[in-house]
Amino acid sequence: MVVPRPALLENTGDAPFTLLPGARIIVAGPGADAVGRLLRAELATDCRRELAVVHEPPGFGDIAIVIADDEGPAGHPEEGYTLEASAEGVRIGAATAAGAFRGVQTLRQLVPAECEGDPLTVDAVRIADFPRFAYRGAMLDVARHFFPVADVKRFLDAIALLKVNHLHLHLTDDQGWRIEIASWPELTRIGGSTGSDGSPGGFYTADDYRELVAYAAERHITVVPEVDMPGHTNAALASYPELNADGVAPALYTGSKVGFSSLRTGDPVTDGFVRDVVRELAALTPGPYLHIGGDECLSTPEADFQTFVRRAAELVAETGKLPVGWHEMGRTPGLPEGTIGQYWSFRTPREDAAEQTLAFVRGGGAVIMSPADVAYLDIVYEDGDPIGQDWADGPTDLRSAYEWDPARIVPGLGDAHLLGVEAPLWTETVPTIEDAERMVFPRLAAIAEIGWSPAPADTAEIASVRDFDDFASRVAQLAEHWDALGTAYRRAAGVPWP
Ligand code: TNX
Repeated sequence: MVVPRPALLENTGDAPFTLLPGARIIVAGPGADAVGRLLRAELATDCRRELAVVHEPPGFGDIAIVIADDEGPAGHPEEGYTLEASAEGVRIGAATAAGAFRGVQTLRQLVPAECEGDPLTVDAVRIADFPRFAYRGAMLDVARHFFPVADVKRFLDAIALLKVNHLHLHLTDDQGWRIEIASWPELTRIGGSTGSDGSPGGFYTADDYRELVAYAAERHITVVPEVDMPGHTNAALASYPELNADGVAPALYTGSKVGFSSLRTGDPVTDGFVRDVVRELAALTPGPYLHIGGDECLSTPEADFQTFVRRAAELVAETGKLPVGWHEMGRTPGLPEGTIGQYWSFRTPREDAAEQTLAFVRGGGAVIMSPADVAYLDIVYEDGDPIGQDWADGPTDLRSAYEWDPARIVPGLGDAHLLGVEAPLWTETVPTIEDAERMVFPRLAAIAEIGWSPAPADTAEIASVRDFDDFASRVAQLAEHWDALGTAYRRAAGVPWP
């Protein structure tokens, strides 16, 4: 009963595993120690059991984490793992620490979190599991409403449980600039001083940001930083008059309109600005990706837009990072080879979204699917919800967040061209981390399962290949884990919540 559903899970029918008081976590192989210590901390949170982590041969009733080249499901070294549970003990095998960590998340879900006093048991199972896509992402918009380091850490803990492996941070927008750039200090001093609806604002210092990246990395999550350009830039424009076409800094903006701002394009000052921002951000980023936005540039003339994003993407590539952009960037010929596109149109593509998205594949890149009508987590669950937007074809309930497939959206775009899926949370209407989590959970569970679990047979109707009732019954079992973690979630309709 695991989310995302494992590729292969058999109940062996043997006697169950019982977590006895003397049980230990046995670690072997490179990186197993750190994974073992995280399991120890997670079991302490989930069910208040304190286990020792030791390098010794496993005994009866122990939990072993073994990392070695020949461990894990063959052909899936990156994040694959095997997990066997029986009365003898639990054994997680993986070729990498990332795989072992994913296996640990499965084990956490198999161990009941409601566990005061009674013996904790796990049904005897044999699991061989690995992801369908390399990229399963969540996006947090920290620009509209700012979320401090502690909030992002608890969010990372919550997404890790679902085997999400990328956190995309939308760091800049009209309403705020949230990342310290030493060579342009006014960006955070002025541009970081407020947020949507006049909220207090804030920003990450370079050290804060490093701390977040390190915390994510321990959980085998890659942070994908986004600085959105050339539109969505009012906070930067308000900080530096010279970035504006008319040389005049506009007032700070706290409303919810999009598409009104643009950096001054074709200008050496702006070019230096982009170069500096990209250089400093790349230096803070161990991961391969740097996202430069490029969406909704309704105030930038088309030719200028194309010249700008090509140049910005080149500057990213020069730092050794792979540029990522929203699908509109696909209008631009000559992007650096391998540039990644992020699709945010609908399940049925509108306007030129399909064409623009395919352009990334023609350029040797891959695509991340975030269709707004099913994967945008700021869209309301139900009509009348006090928080959320409703522009993406009405509400997105848990069922609609689940009943779609990324390989059935843009004709010609199949699994081989897809890097994966991502669920963005825009925060114009989302003031606190608890509110954010209620928008994200449980719907992120649906997106995480779509990204992880095996592809459905491509002949069948999507509603028949995604068994919503089965999914909902597994989601219901996450509730006790979210309660133990202190993660807020919505008691969404259609789930048999305990
Ligand atoms: C569109 S989709 C946006 C965001 C908004 C969001 C609100 C995209 C790339 N941009 O700027 O916050 O809609 O749902």
